[in-house]
This record gives sequence, structure tokens and C-alpha cells, in this order.
Amino acid sequence: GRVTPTKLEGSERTQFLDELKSRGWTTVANRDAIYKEFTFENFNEAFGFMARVALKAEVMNHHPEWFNVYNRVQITLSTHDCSGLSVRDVKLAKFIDNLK
Ligand code: HBI
Repeated sequence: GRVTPTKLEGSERTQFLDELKSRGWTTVANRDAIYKEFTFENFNEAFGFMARVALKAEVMNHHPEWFNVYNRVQITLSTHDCSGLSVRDVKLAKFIDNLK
């Protein structure tokens, strides 16, 4: 939507980060962003995963920063409109984790 997402801060941010870290996400040095790597059987599986994430990203209007080499997908999530983490990143991360 056109609403600027609210940047997560304080205890709310910490609580969400703890949940994300428990699922293998890490914070990114020098950025308010989260990062996770995914490995698949082959490129076909990796790209199929990326296609599903891409469709969700379009619906959410919230897009990942990602890198793919063969069967590996590296994903960084951050909300550019608030220069930090927002609930959109938490929501997209949960969707992504539930795909595997
Ligand atoms: N994706 N990760 C991320 N962060 C944003 O701020 C963002 C986005 N996708 C689309 C989007 N913002 C648009 O709302 C703005 O570019 C207009």
C-alpha cells in the first residue's frame, strides 16, 4: 500500500529478531536487515522456490534482495521505505521459512 511502513525499534524489534534468529536468520553488519541462506537439491528446486517468493513479494509489494548460484539462494530482507526492518520483513521471512 502507499503507507510508509513503521520501522521496528526497541523491545518490539528485539522480540521479532529473537524469533527470526531462532529460525536461522541473522542480522547484517552495518545494515538494519536480516539474512538467511537456503540450499536446494538443484537449480530447478532453487528457482521454483524463488518463483514462489517472487509471487508473494509482488502481492505484498515488499521485495527481497537476493543472490542465487545454482542450488543456493541467499536472501536479505529490509524495508527501504523506512531504512530499517518493518513487520513486512518479518511477514515475508515467515512466508519464506514455511516454504521449505
Ligand atoms: N521492498 N524490501 C522492500 N522495501 C521497500 O521499501 C519496498 C519494497 N517493494 C516496493 C516498495 N517498497 C514500494 O512501495 C515503493 O518502492 C514505492
